[in-house]
Amino acid sequence: MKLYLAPGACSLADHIALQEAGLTFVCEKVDLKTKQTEGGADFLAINPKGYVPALALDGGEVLTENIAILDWVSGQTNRLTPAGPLGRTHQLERLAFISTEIHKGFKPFFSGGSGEEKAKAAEMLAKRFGQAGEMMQGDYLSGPDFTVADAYLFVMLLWAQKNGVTVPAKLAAFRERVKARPAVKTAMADEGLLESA
Ligand SMILES: N[C@@H](CCC(=O)N[C@@H](CS)C(=O)NCC(=O)O)C(=O)O
Repeated sequence: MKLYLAPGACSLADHIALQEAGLTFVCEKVDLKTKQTEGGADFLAINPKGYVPALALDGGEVLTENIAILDWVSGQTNRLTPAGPLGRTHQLERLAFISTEIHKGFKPFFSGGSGEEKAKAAEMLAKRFGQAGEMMQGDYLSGPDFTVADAYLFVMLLWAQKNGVTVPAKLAAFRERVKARPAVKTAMADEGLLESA
């Protein structure tokens, strides 16, 4: 199995999830500007949408979109999905919130937005991070156990820190707690992120 990623991008969430799940996989970096992989392949032939993450399964099929990949990874182990009959559904609810309300909210920071657009985005993101903080049901989003939604939220919190977006103290503590997890350290080290973290 191969995860196509860009260091520090949203694909870090999938990298962390795969590592936490203890699955066997390799990573290949993608140059998001040239759409070439580290190995010289045309990334557009792998994911015509041109963005990471993409997960090439052992059978050859390729999964894209954070929500789908994280949901798939959580289905490979019994440790990364919240318990209960609605556990997976609530997890999808959180993943959708993080993807559509937080991840997309960072757009002005990555696509050369004006100062005004960035300030507006930071204000909206601070509100969304406040709501995410209220969702926390213990050390992690769904209680005492780490799930794939925590991996995604963690990456968003790294972006918030880098771009000066205000987050509740509860989430800053969560970010440090997640950063200390062995699987997270491994994934971050693989992406060369520990020096800058
Ligand atoms: N809808 C996609 C968005 C993924 C995405 O935004 N990827 C960014 C990195 S965080 C990317 O590869 N951007 C490069 C591009 O769009 O050309 C998902 O949730 O997986």
